[in-house]
Amino acid sequence: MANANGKASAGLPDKILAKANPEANEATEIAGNIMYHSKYSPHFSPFKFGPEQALYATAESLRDRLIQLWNETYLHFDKVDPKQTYYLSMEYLQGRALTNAIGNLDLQGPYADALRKLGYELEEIAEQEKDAALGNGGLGRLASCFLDSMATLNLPAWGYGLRYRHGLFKQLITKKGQEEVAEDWLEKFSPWEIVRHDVVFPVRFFGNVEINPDGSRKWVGGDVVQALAYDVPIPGYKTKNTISLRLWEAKARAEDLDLFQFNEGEYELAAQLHSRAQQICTVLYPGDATENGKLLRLKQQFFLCSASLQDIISRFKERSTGEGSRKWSDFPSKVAVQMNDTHPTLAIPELMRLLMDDNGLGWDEAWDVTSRTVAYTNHTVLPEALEKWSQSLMWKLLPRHMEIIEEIDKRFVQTICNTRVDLEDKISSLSILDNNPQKPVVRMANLCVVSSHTVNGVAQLHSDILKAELFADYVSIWPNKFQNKTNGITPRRWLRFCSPELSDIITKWLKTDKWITNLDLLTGLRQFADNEELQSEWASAKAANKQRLAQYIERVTGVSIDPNSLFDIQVKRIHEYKRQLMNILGVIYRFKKLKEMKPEERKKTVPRTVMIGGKAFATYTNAKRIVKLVNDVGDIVNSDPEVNEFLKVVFVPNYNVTVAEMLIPGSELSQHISTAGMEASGTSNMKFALNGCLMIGTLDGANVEIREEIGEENFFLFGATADQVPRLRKEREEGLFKPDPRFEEAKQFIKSGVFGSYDYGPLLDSLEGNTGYGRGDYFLVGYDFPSYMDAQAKVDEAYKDRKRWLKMSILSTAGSGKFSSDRTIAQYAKEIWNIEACPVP
Ligand code: NBG
Repeated sequence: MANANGKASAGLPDKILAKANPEANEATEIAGNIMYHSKYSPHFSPFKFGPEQALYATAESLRDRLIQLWNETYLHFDKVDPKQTYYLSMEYLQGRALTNAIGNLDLQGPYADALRKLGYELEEIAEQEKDAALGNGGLGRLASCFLDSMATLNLPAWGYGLRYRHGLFKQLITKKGQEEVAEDWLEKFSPWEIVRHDVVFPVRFFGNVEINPDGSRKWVGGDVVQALAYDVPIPGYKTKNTISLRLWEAKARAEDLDLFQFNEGEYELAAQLHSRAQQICTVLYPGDATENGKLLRLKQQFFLCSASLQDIISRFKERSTGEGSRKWSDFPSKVAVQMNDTHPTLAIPELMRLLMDDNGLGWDEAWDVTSRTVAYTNHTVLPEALEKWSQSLMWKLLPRHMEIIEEIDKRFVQTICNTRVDLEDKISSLSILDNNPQKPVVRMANLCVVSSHTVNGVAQLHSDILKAELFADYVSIWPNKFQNKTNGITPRRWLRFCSPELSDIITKWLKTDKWITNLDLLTGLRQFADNEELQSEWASAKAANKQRLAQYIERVTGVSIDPNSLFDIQVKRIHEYKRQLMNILGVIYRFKKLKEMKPEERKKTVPRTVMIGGKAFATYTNAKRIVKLVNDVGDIVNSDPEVNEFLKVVFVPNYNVTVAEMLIPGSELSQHISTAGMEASGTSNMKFALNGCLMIGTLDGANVEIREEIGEENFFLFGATADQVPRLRKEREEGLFKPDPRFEEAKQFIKSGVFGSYDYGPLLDSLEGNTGYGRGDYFLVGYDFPSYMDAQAKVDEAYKDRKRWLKMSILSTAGSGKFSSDRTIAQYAKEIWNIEACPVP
């Protein structure tokens, strides 16, 4: 067997002595420690040291380090006993961990040398790692960026989530379009997680409520499964602090196996609870079109909330003060719980239940503690994403929690009636329970707003919309409850580690690498934006990243792209509001025009490579049709000998964190073109801007703030604004919309069958008519198309002027300081959580 370097890889390199050395700092010691793990913590047959074996052994050698720092961090937190934040999220998109851990521990050089001694390049080994993809998109990646910043800022904080055995599906692109297969990050175990056999909590489902003689209530019966903790270390950047992402796994106990039934041959019946427990953490987001799917999703949410809160409470109770056990009224000064969207809303009634039923607090006291502890982040205004759970399902699965929710609602409505007569006619929309007899539901967002001390949106525009529309009446009740926390991204993963070339240039010109933890320092690049030397270095870093990206594209799609063409990228979940359809319609129009041109005219155009990537939710048919269309257009355009020198269209398969780390550094133009008012923030926009990529976009989400920071002359703006959207929809309904001829031409071109025989009828129908479900162009593609095309023409013009483009690129990076997740997290810490840094000495 030979590794990629062509060296023999069978057998352990014998000149390196296997020697345990958890504190190794220097290459030879590290190599010895890697060898030690490959020999004495084996996961494979002995004497094999291929790239995969090397990855596991390398990860384990790093883990030694992390465990040590972790223990020091825990010990220190325990000693200081600061207030701590618990971030509850159903999603984390961690991606790979190796490069990040080595970089944060500042061991890049020694690890690269150590591996070279063992016959490998560090990059090659890093490539072996699978992404931990326990999330869907921006919301999950945000949670992961937040963990990196919490650790880096030395904040006492924890992430809590679920240990899905199969995270987000793998996307295959076939003749049929997108197909999904189960993802396999745990197939061969993850070297980063550590199971804590002493951290186990029972979690109940179903059952009923018993009333004790003293009037107190107790939830009994039903199924009880066990939540077992798996901890993933989160190292901060160049600090000792290493915090935990605690992921819960569901299990049944040995004694839950009915041996009697088993011996009777009733195997499935005998292991019922085991199999029900297993289902909980099988996949990230079970399809919830069926009643069973909904039940499983709700179980997942409760499982996360219950296990996490039991853990938090037991940590609180473990410590007693000088005067004996702690006072419950102090709980909120020790614990902050942040709910990442409404998915962990059940934390509210669960905390109430644990306080009242298990710890004997009265309602008022429990409510005071709960509402001073929990805070809620809203991540969307899309009605279909605002969770509403059927009351009957909730009564069945969580009877005690429904009692508590009813009581919270009753008391809230009572207060409104007593204090705000002006709001009486709004009660039906403000209340938590929607008792519409057709379909009684619990409105999770309302429960969050009523119970939380703070509610925040994720970009200024989004927070303003929340206050002016979705939550307007609540604002009149609690004007101080609502805040904005504009999202951010970690500059470590999204610049320092994914583009070392550009990072080195920045460090050189700023004469410091402090920007990595103080991103505002990037403004120091502004003064050099016109400097020819910087521009030429900048251009060569971009060129190298484009080259690397081109090789990747060829490897995964077989399409060869020209590194000298303009690299234009749109990557994000496929959704009609994100308008990948507008992008591809623009490409189709461009293709048609190129076909119509004479060869010498074509030569005057700016060659472009348009890359689109993203996953469509498995049951979202229109999104899947968009994926199919992009692929079909690519097939035709890329094989057209007249045009393919000037235009290429690539669908990048299986977009995930690792693919993003390849695409973003190599991008020159990125598209953030959602219908104004619909993208809460966006975070890839920040990653692209940070990497010196120019943006074409609408005034939506964080685009607004990015444009402010980098300067409007460096942003290709188009489209309706959020406040115009309702009027435009209305005008369309009234039949007043007149489409641009270019838009009609592009649609007509698809209908003519140029891109194959697939039935695009239903997709194109969504753009036609004036009203109706799935019709009437709800997302205003037609309205915005002409200004989009005009902005694209400006992009081409700007690209022709190389100096101007490079200057704009440098200014994009220079203006991205605000979008560090360090800034976001510092604001949460100060303005919502009230926690302080607790650095390990
Ligand atoms: C998403 C928004 C994005 C935003 C991320 C992170 C959900 C429910 N919301 O615009 O669509 O950037 O959250 O805040 O996934």
